[in-house]
Amino acid sequence: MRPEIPPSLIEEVRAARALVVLTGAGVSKESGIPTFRDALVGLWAKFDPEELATPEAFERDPAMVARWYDERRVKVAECRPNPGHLALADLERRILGQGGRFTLLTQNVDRLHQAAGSRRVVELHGALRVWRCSRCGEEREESGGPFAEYPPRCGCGGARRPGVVWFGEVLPRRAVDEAEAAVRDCDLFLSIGTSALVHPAAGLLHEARGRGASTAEINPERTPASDLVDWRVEGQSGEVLPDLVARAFPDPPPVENGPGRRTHPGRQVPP
Ligand code: BV8
Ligand code: ZN
Repeated sequence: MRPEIPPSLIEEVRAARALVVLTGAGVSKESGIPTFRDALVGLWAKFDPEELATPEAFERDPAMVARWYDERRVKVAECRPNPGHLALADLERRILGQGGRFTLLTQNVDRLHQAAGSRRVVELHGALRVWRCSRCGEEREESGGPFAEYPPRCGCGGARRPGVVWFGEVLPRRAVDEAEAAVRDCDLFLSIGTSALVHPAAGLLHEARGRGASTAEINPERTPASDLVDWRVEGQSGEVLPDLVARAFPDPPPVENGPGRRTHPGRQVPP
């Protein structure tokens, strides 16, 4: 049964002048990527993710932590964006196309939003593909197969670590600044596929509300945000988002007609 989307929320999305979307691991679940808490399958089942995703864990056992992240990186590289990711990329184009502002804040480290065509993405927790030397800081993107050794080594001999934000680590300054600037003047904030437990990302919805933005949550389960939002849509993002965007923007998207010239199908562009 198709999840019910309130018509007033559809209207609010259509009229949004400054839209902020926050996504969590739930948005990637329909791409086959387990959410953070159920990421521990197979041999990892005996670990607590919050134990593994820490600088202390890497300090204690760099090989084991590097292997866990590298296995996730290789698995994610085989995954494709799902209809929820694609709908968010379409939504960005629609809002920008009507002169609005759009920012996609993601806690996800899988880069599937970018693969789906989203451009205004702020990675709050880094990316699995980025690996950084813990000695000299050299950072490189990795898109190949598994590393030959764990932890992988930098040319300087240092151990390379995943370029993600671990528990107990501060978020990248630039990402925090961009997120706060976006939330400061947004008129609509959508929280999608996140358990709203991890801070400071989870605090952004509170900040948006405090600034007078309307807020909505899309999640099959309730979360600590559920009682705070103006609308709650109980459903999977891969189902809800395509429906929400199609109903908010029923016209076909403008066709790119050469550099910078947009036309709507049916309307002739003067020669
Ligand atoms: C920091 C990268 C300063 C690594 C991650 C204030 C209050 C309380 C605690 C704190 C606080 N400030 C700091 C903390 C401590 C901590 C924290 O928040 N702890 C929590 C657990 C209480 N925060 C930090 O340490 C942060 N750093 O604040 O620095 C500082 C420094 C020192 C000391 C103090 C403060 C850093 C946090 C970043 C951690 N790194 N990821 C990696 O990926 O391995 S967070 C990680 O968890 C993922 O990014 C993920 O997004 C997030 C949450 O995990 P999940 O639950 O799996 O995912 P998600 O939340 O997205 O939940 C899935 C949801 O999807 C569910 O609700 C489910 O119902 C839904 N769903 C399922 N299917 C679908 C769906 N939804 C839609 N469609 C579907 N199909
Ligand atoms: Zn190095």
